[in-house]
Amino acid sequence: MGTHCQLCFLAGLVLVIHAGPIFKPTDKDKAIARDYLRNFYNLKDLMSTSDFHPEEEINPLSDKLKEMQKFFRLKVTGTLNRETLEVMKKPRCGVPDVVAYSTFGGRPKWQTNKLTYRIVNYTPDMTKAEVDQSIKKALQVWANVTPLRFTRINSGTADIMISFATRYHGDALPFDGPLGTLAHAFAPSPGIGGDVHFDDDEFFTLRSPKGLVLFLVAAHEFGHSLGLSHSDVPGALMFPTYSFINPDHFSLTNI
Ligand SMILES: [Ca+2]
Ligand SMILES: [Zn+2]
Ligand SMILES: [Zn+2]
Repeated sequence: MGTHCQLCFLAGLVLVIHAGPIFKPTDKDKAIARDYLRNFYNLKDLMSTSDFHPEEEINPLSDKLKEMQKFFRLKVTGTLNRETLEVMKKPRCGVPDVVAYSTFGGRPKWQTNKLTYRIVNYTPDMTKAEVDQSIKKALQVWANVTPLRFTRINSGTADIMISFATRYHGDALPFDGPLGTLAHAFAPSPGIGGDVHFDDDEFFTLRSPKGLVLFLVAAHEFGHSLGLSHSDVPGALMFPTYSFINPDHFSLTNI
């Protein structure tokens, strides 16, 4: 190889290293991104996947992608890259990361410190006693740090109605089958306010890392029932994605 060719080879190599492996999202990836931004970042325009190019720097989703990347402390590029897509595929809470509370009304809250809860139905994944115990323990997390007191009722309408459901279940937020959205909850208000729904297409457990620990999901959702929104601090209880912690070692260090 002559000196000239060696230089060509080196120049080519530098170019390849600089460009890095090029990521080309598939149509499925694009659909995941579009649904994610629609569900959790208030993306309104219902464009078709064909005129949707989130891999390009100038695209209608750029601002929403940037917002999402900023929230998750990713590199803010405004384009759909591999790293961003990985985060979008993580199982998470169904409540959006951007909340449209009016600046005048402020954070919604209950008018009383005495709240009732009712477990309307059960998941077949766990015994009833395990579900009862997980819910009780999750409410205790909040009772420990607020003046709120929770009383269980077994009939009638409670402030916090807790149920397991799949797909369409009577509200505007149908569940999506296994993984994706795990649960959602409604901010304090009469009616559906405070209620918590778990996606029963998930596998809930008392403490196994192989399933979703009901206590952890419930403690997060009850935060929404009390009016909290998502935290962008990784490891915080109100962070939107699920990560396993042994429930015996749980402590509320970061809300
Ligand atoms: Ca799901
Ligand atoms: Zn949440
Ligand atoms: Zn629901």
